[in-house]
Order: sequence, then C-alpha cells, then structure tokens
Amino acid sequence: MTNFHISFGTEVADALRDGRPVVALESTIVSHGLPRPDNLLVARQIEQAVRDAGAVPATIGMIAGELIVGLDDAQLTRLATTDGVAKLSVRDLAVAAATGADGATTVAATSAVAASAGIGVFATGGLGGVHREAAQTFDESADLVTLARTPITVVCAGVKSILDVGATLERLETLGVGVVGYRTRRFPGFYLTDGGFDLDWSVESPEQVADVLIARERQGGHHGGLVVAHPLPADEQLDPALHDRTLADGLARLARDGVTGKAVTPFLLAHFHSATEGASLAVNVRIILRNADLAARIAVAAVTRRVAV
Ligand code: PSU
Ligand code: MN
Repeated sequence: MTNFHISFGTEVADALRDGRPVVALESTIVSHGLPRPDNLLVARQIEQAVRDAGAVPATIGMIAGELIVGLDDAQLTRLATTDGVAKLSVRDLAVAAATGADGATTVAATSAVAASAGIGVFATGGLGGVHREAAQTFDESADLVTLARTPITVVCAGVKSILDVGATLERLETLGVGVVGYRTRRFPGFYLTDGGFDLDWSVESPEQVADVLIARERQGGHHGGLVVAHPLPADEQLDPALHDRTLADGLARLARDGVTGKAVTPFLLAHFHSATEGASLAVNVRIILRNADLAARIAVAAVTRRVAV
C-alpha cells in the first residue's frame, strides 16, 4: 500500500517483494548539493557502496511528474545534468507531479516516499536543520518535522555546521525524533567530526541499530524517524580553521546577496566547494559513501534479525 503514486525500478521492486535489504538514497544532493560533473559520478559511487555492502540502492526522484523509487542510470543522469530540476520537499510533490516536473527529492521528501514504499533505511550526507538566524527568519528545514511523522532510519553525519546545531538538536528532541551516535556520544557537524554537542545514546554496530528498530516496532506505532549520526574520523574531516573561515565568509555572502528560502543550503554548499578548492567536496563525498555503507549494513542486519526473531 502506498500513499503516493510511485513507480519502482525493477531491481528495487524485486528486492522489496523478496524481503531483501534496500537502502533509500536522495537525489537533491546529486542535483543541488554537488557540483557537475562530479555529482553524477558520485551518485553512481553511492549506489555502488550500497551494493558492496549487500543491499539494493533505491535512489528516489521525479521524472516528468512520475515519482520513481530506484532511478535507472538514464534517469539519474537526467537529474544530475539537466538545468531546471526542482528541489522537492514533501509539500512540492503533488504540484510537481501534476505539472509533469523533473525534480530531486530532499531528505524530507525522500524519507516520506521511502517509508511509504516500505523502505526503512535511508543514507544521506547531512540532515537539514535549524538555520542560524532562524529566530528572525523562521528558516527550519522541513526535514525535521517530516522525520517526526515518518518511520525511517536516516544515516547522516549530523547536520551541517552552516546550521544552528544546538537548536537543531533541541527541535529533534521536541519533535520526538530519536538520535543515536554511531560509536560516539558527540553529535557530528558534517564537515567536522564533532559538532560541539553531546548525545544521550550511542550504538556500536549495525546489529544494535537493528535491535533498536525491532524494539520500536514492538512498542507500537508512535515512533517517527531515527537519526543515526555517523561522524567522519577526525583525520578525514575538513581542516577546522579552513572550515571556520569559509563558513564566516559564506554567511556574509548569504546576507549580502540576500539569499533566502530553499536556495540557502545549495548556496552555502557551493560556496564551500569553490572556496576550499574542492577540499570540502572530497570530504562531502567521503561522508556520503561511508553513510551509504553503514546504512546498507544496517539494512542487512535488520533483514537478518527479523528473520531470526
Ligand atoms: N546535505 C548535503 N547536501 C545536500 C543536502 C543535505 O550534504 O544537498 C540537501 C538535502 O536534500 C536536505 C536539504 O534535505 O539539503 C535541506 O535543504 P533545506 O535546508 O532547504 O531544507
Ligand atoms: Mn529552509
């Protein structure tokens, strides 16, 4: 049963029918989060990382108004290389479908569609969150409120340090979204290993995440999303001094250029990629590939445990 009209890639449809592990992947990082031409290559590498760890990748996006779970290579190429691909949050999905748009799904939209399609694990880079200045602008990503009502496990490297990390953690708490560190009690800051805040819980293995998922299921239907925060090892993070300089400069440009709304996140990411001459891009790619690998191992463990219990 699905709430959206969804078309499935053949491989994903087969895997879901057979109860094999599947990992959802978003397309906004491909169309809006990473520069061309790397974006398409990285999109394929992410899928390969999921496969290498034993699961089937289901990259989600919209082609000519059709919501697709498991884009094929031609469709992925179209979203990665065409101008005018819309950035779709949950609220955009119906209008985009009705108008026949091409669109890439954010964490929020990907989570909603994946859960609706029966996929329980999702890998991304960093979650959207509360923007700095949100007290004035009210700019808080719909990723947060969507996770409050969507039963899915999102593997991410925390939230980007371009956001207000502390406020984001507070909102996740209010919204009832579970947050566990993967082998850490510190919430990661995406480019940075340590985002500066403590976590209440940590898990040690994919099997332990699977145990959490089984417990949630047995406790009934009141659970929404679960964030598995997976930091980069400290020796792989972006140089913190370079990070701080780039962020200060990016925020100043944001204010100067009057960038607002859904353009904020892509603007700051693009600024990082150009200002660090690719260093942040390399870090960004590492984050996503590591998260894809961990998400796949969680999906495998969840399938194995469920058969075992
Ligand atoms: N993290 C990344 N790159 C991205 C995003 C997150 O490393 O491109 C995208 C995700 O799709 C996320 C979105 O859902 O940015 C958040 O945008 P906004 O702040 O407008 O909600
Ligand atoms: Mn926003």
